[in-house]
Amino acid sequence: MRLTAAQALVRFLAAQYVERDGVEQRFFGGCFGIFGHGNVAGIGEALYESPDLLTYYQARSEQGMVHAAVGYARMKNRLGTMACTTSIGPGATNMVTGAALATVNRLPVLLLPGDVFASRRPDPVLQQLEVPWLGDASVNDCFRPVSRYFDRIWRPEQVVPAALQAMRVLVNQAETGAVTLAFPQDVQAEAFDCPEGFLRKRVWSIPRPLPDEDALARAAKLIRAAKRPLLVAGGGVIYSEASDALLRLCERTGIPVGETQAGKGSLPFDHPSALGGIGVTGTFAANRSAARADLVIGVGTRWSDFTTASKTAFRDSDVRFVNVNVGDFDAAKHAGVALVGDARATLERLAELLEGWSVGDAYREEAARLNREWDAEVSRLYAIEHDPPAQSAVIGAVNDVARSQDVVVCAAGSMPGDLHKLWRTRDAKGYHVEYGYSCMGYEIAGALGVKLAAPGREVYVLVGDGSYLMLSSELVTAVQERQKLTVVLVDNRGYSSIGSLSRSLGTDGFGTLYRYRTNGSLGVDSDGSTDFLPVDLAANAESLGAMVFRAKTVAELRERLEAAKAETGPVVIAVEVDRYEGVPSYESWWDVAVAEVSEVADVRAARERYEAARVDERSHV
Ligand SMILES: Cc1ncc(C[n+]2csc(CCOP(=O)(O)OP(=O)(O)O)c2C)c(N)n1
Ligand SMILES: [Mg+2]
Repeated sequence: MRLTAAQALVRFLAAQYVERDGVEQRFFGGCFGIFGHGNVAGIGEALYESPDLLTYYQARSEQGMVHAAVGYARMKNRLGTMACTTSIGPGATNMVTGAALATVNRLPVLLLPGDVFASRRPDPVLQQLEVPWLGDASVNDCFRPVSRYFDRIWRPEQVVPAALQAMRVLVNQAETGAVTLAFPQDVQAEAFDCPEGFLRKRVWSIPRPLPDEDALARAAKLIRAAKRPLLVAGGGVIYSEASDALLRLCERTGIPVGETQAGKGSLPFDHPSALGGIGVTGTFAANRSAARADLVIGVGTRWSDFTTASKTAFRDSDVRFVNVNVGDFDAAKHAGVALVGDARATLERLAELLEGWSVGDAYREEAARLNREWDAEVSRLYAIEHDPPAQSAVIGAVNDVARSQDVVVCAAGSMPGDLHKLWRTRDAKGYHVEYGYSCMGYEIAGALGVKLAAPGREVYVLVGDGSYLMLSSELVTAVQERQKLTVVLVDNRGYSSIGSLSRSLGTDGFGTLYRYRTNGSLGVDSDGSTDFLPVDLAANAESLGAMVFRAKTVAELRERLEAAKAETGPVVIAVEVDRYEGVPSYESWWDVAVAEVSEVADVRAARERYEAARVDERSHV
């Protein structure tokens, strides 16, 4: 069949399905795009010619559309995603940040940046990077280190092997991430004889591999010998739909559970084995248990510094690790017993191997008591009365209004840490904080993808003023697509998270406020100036077509959240919060390197504290 390379690719993508546990679904929910000369006549033509193949979504920022595809993929537990098509040059490189985010979070997205003419006839085409000593380079080479698979389609028939390799990686639970097929604009439009078989419906089975039996036996032996085992649930628990298996294992064995950002929601917040978030942004319940654990079972976690409190969380001198992970790279970390396998299948097998064994009653009761004590702390922070409101009270108001199946979305600033501590999760898909890349600007765009993947759930976006300013343009896409998002715009006039980090490290919030420059300086926190910039983000949101409410108090916020329920398009509720009324950190530490020499006394003092704290960093080798 005579097709252009772009037409063949679009038909192929529309015919891809995945199946897990006997449930089959389409892999591509559609295609986001922004057209330019690099894709309008190739992929653009293919989408236009056959609009029923892939729903086309017109995005506003290429970075934003990759975030939306990531939000979709995460909500689908990696069993679906979107394709993203761009022009060449800036349109293409605008996706690099999104690609890195997808790869860091191990979430599948298919990126189709346009590329310069393969024929080189018009060289240099508009936006072409010319590298005098490297004839085959283009800006798209930036995608190589941030992609799990990269290819450039130099000839139309090459679309066949490239697309098959792309799918192999996208559906591979251990390897998945951004897949980039750079597509020269002339090749997109060139015709070739496409084999029929390439276009036929193809179902990719997603297996649930089990680890090696010897490794399982070693792990079971370690667990049976442990007095204070702790399980750390990461994103892999959620993606593998293992929360029921986890619950059964915990109830039988009494092993308590701390959750990473991606793993939060693995257990309902009020389960007696649930210790909540662990690590830098963790609860005292999880961090106290971590400090004394003699065996740590990581499930589907990549052990980021936030989870390990920069390797200070696990303080028992003989602590050992067991790592359940579908990828051997993560399973091998911390010199752990590597259980390379699917989280659900492995937890079920471990439960069999641990038949008849359980932790001691006192240890089980300790976890239940910590769970209750922590929840009392959450209630205290939700109830803080303050003018302007405290961020914790804003979280409490949103949590109260949200139903158990609704989703909270966030990514950067002070909010993700506060949510990790305070959000009461009741559903495994109810908590969606992107903290692998913690990318400002993910929030609204990512939430659009979440909503497209789960239309029956209300999606609450908690976004800081800084993140909003960086990337809010997909609000327009949400308006266009009539997608309901409830965006709570939490305004503290600057970068409060980095401001407090800066103050703790001796640099007084320098460069983190929205202030006029006065006397050549941007000001610091302690100068007390209230000379803020006249930025009105609510008015901005209104101008983009969103329904906008303003709330001055927590009571008003609750009213607006209720009112927002009746809306059908995106709603933005702007609320000003106190920049300094933060949620404390609970028995944890984060390694941020402080200047070794400085003219500033506060920095020298911070360096001393830093050196003292660093002594506790372990290597776990
Ligand atoms: C794209 C990007 N740039 C920079 C950072 C570093 N950073 C982390 S939080 C933050 C400030 C966020 O400000 P805002 O959204 O207002 O949240 P707040 O800290 O005030 O809660 C910055 C600059 C980042 N995470 N992402
Ligand atoms: Mg802010």
